[in-house]
Amino acid sequence: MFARVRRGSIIQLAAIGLVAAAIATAAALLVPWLPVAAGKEATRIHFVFWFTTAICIGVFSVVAAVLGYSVWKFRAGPDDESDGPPTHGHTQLEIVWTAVPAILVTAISIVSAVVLAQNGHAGSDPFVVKVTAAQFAWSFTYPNGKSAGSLTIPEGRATKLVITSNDVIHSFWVPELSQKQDAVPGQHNTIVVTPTRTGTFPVVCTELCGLGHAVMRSHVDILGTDKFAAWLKGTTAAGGGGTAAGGAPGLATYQANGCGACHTFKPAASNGKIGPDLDNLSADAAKANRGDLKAFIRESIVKPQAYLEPGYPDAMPHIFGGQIQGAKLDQLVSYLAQGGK
Ligand code: HEC
Ligand SMILES: [Cu+2]
Repeated sequence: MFARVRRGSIIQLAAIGLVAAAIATAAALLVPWLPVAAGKEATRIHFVFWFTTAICIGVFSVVAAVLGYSVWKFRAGPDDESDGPPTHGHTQLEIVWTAVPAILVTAISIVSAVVLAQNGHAGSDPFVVKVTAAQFAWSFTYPNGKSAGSLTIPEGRATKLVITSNDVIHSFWVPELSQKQDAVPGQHNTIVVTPTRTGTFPVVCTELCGLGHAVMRSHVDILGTDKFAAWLKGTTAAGGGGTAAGGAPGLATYQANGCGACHTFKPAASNGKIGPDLDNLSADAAKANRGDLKAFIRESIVKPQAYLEPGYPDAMPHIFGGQIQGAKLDQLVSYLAQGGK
């Protein structure tokens, strides 16, 4: 077949192919399809993405060239209702269009397998953080026992996240770190992230997990090595979102449990909008009529579903009864009851 194609036709085919490749390349490069890569794993995944995209552009331009050329050269005239000449296949051509895609698909598989293996490798000395998902909040626990409602990790070191859930299936995702992992009750799934830049990025639940799924968000602070060491030792809450918890012990508990992500409370400088403004607690408690102010606050924390503030969904996590107990709970309740004192 190739022998019979004339030189002029080859040039025309190539010209259509080049135009198609140029358009596809522009669409690939000019639209920001991917978030910035903030980690080694993300950089590798982006490489697989571009590797596959380059192959797709190649295949697309060949197909578009043959298609465009055929439409242009072999179009039937307005009243031509005759059949085309019978053809019986073309062995050479069929071998080519089977072998080439097989090679390309194999290449993509190999590159993907290598990246997958590298991305699962935590090295000999990873920093380990326990991630617990619950309707509808994240909590992160560090090797020294410190725990917080947002994630803080060091730049330049592999962090192994050990992920589980207290209730239904959730999924942990930081788009800029590319790694995604299901949080399953009773199971500990891991992923490795090795940040290559500092900054604050969103943590997203990416598995529909109930009414509050859309608000099940937190953030990750990636700190330089020294700043991170200081943060880990200190009693300060996360670098980006929180402020120093030097004052009331109730404030530390408030910040460590991520209450501020959903609640506005002026003394804690938080401005979440998913739950009620906690500056109006006395008025809300009086309306609710479920015991005095402290009893109302205590119940709202340990058993939020017992009474729902009118106009709000049952989106407050049901985990705090198990997570905040004893003196910590007492301090948090007084802190809120006394308007932040
Ligand atoms: C995922 C979002 C979310 C988080 C995190 C969260 N809450 Fe809530 N909270 C809500 C929502 C929504 C309501 C209203 C529904 C209800 O009454 O349960 C609420 C209600 C309350 C109320 C009752 C307020 C009123 O005016 O009726 C208190 C008190 C409260 N939360 C305290 C806390 C504390 C303390 C924390 C941290 C330990 C916390 N919340 C964490 C979403 C959240
Ligand atoms: Cu979730």
